Amino acid sequence: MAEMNRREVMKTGLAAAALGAASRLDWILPALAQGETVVPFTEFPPTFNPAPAVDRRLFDTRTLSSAFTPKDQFFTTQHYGHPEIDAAAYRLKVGGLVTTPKVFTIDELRKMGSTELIAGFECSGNRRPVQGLIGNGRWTGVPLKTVLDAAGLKADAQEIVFFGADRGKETVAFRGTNFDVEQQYGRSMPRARALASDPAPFLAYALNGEPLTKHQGAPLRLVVPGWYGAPNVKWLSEIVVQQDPYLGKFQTHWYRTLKGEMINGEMKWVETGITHLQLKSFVGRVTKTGDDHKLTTIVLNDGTPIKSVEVKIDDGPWQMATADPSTTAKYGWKLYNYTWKGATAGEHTVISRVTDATGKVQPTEAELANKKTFLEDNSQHPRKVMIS
Ligand SMILES: Nc1nc2c(c(=O)[nH]1)N[C@H]1C(S)=C(S)[C@@H](COP(=O)(O)O)O[C@H]1N2
Ligand SMILES: [Mo]
Repeated sequence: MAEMNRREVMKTGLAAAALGAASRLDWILPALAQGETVVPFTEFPPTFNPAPAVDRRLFDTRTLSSAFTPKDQFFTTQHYGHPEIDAAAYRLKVGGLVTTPKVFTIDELRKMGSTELIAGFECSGNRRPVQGLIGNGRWTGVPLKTVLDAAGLKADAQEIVFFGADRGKETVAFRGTNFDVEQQYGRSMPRARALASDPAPFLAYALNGEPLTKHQGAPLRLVVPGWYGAPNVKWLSEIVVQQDPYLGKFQTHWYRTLKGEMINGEMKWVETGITHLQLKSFVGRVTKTGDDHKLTTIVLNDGTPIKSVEVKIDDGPWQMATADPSTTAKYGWKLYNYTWKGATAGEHTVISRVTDATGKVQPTEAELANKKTFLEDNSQHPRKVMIS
C-alpha cells in the first residue's frame, strides 16, 4: 500500500461514506500542511469503514487535525439507536429522593448555566487495530450540581441514576427464568461523585460551540470528566435519586471488567465497573514532510497530570515526545508529537507509552494478560506503518 496523498485520502473517505450512509459525507479532509502526506497504517482492516451504519461512526485518527473532534467526525455508538426527540417537547425530569421534583425545558436549563468544559473520552471497548471510539470536545452546559441543588437532595439520597430517552427490550435472567422487559439506557453514580467539584459532572447541550447533534445525544447529555464513555448518558431524560444502588444492565452487567489481582497475597478474580479512564496512549497518526516523519500520539486518562510520553520505533530506544500546546485541558485528550528523522522505506513498528505524575506507566499487552474481558484495554499498542 503506497503512501496516501490528499486526493487519495479524500477518495478513500468518499468511498467509505458511500458504502456506509450515502447521504452523509461526514468524513472530512485532514488539515495537512503544504507537502505533508498521511503515512498508512498497514494494520488497518482493508475494509475499514468509519461510518458503517447511520447511527455508528468511528473516528479515523489518521484525519486528526485539531484539538477538538469536529461534530461530524465525533464517534457515535449506543445500544438502542438514536431516539427521535422533539426539542420543543423535550423535558428533563428530576425525581425520587428530592425535596422538590422538577421538570426542566432545555431553555430553562440554558438559563441555569452556560459554562464550558473540555473533556475527551473513549468507549471502554476502544482498542486495536483501529482505536476509533475516541473523541475530544469543548462542551457547553450546566453543572450537574446546579440541577440537583435546584431539586434538593434529601438526606437519605445516596445514588443518582441517569436515564436516556432510548429504550429497548432486554432479557433479565433470574435463576433459570428469563423475563423480557423494557429498559431505558441507565447509568448511576454515588451522591459524592455526582456532587464532586473536580471533576464536576456536567449536563451538556452544545459541543464545540454548536447544539449537540442527535449522534451526541441532543438535546442534553451527561458528561463525566475523566470517565469512560458509557456513563456519559445521551438524550438524558430523567434523573432518579434513590438510596439503594442501581443494578441496571448497563451499570452492573454489560460494562464490567473481569481481572485477576493479587489481594492479600492471593490471586483473586474480581469484577469491577467501568468508571475512570485508564492511563492510555497510542500513535494516532503518522505524516511525512520531505524526509521527516511526524508521529502524533493521543493520550487520555482520568485527569492525573502527565509526566511523559515516549515513542519507540522498531527495536530502537524510547524517545521523548513533545506536548502539543493546544491540548492542555485537565480532562481533555493530550496530543504529543515526535519527529522521526531518517526513516527508511518499508514496514516499521511504532509504539508509545505514557507515564503519569504518580509514576504509573501505561501497561504492555503482556502486563494486562490477567484481564479477561476486552473492555478497558489501555495497553501499549505497537502500530505498523509503511514508509515509502
Ligand atoms: N442514552 C444512551 N447514552 C449512552 C449510550 C446509550 O446506549 N444510550 N451509550 C454509551 C456508550 S457505551 C458510549 S461509549 C458513549 C458514546 O458517546 P458518543 O456516541 O457521543 O461518542 O455514549 C454512552 N451514552
Ligand atoms: Mo461504550
